[in-house]
Amino acid sequence: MPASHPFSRYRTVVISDVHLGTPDARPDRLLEFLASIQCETLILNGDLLDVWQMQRRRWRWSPAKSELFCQLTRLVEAGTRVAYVPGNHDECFRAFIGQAFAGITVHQELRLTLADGRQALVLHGDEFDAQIAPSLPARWLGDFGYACLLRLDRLGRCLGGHDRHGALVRAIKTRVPGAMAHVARFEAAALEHARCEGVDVIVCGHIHHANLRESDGVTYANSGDWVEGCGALVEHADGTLDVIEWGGPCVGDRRTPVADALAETDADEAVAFSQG
Ligand SMILES: [Mn+2]
Repeated sequence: MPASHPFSRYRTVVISDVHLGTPDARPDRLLEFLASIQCETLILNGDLLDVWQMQRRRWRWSPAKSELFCQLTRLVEAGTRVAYVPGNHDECFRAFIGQAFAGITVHQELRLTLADGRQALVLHGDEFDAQIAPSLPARWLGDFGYACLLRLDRLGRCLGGHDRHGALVRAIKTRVPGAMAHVARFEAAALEHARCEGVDVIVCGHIHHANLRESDGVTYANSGDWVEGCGALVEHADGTLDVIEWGGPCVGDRRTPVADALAETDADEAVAFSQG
């Protein structure tokens, strides 16, 4: 990225489900994104590290992962409040709630007042698992099925030579009724929780499905993931929320602010990012 490249400025940025430690994690893409933004608050909303997978399989720590943590500390030094809400795959870090490491504070959940006065609650979302898939075997089957799909996706990328991460999983989530119903149940549980907690906005991750929608005056936002996609939830200076995809199309039918900035300033650079 050229030194003259303009930063995209946001009030708040939420990212979730990076799953570092798995072969599907994309620390290089996240690093590009974090180097391109300036924000007052950055929230790492769970499953930053996939400790479950790291315990089960051989894993490697790449220079990109180290550089990612260096970039997080650079953001802290630049004055960004960086908050970490552990998820279910890195739940061991919930033991450190209330503490801080290198200026990064650890939380069970976060309450924010948006620039337009709305109250927002940020949590990972595994809190709703028992509600939407009550039986433990059903949840294990879901996790196993998801891991198989990611493996098939990886195989497709190797054989096809393309870089469309998560294309198979995304296709299933948007076309298979059972998968669509699971997403709908999660969103309904989150909205119900928002109403119980008396907040205007609920922000989750966990299901790897970026979305932003209103239901009876309550906003549901999901920042997506960095496995199937490269997504973030951003709050603009006026309190407006957007779900953006780094180097790709925005959720809904809008170009991302990042993609617009790239297109305006350096077309070649934009092509490079969109190709991954
Ligand atoms: Mn999760």
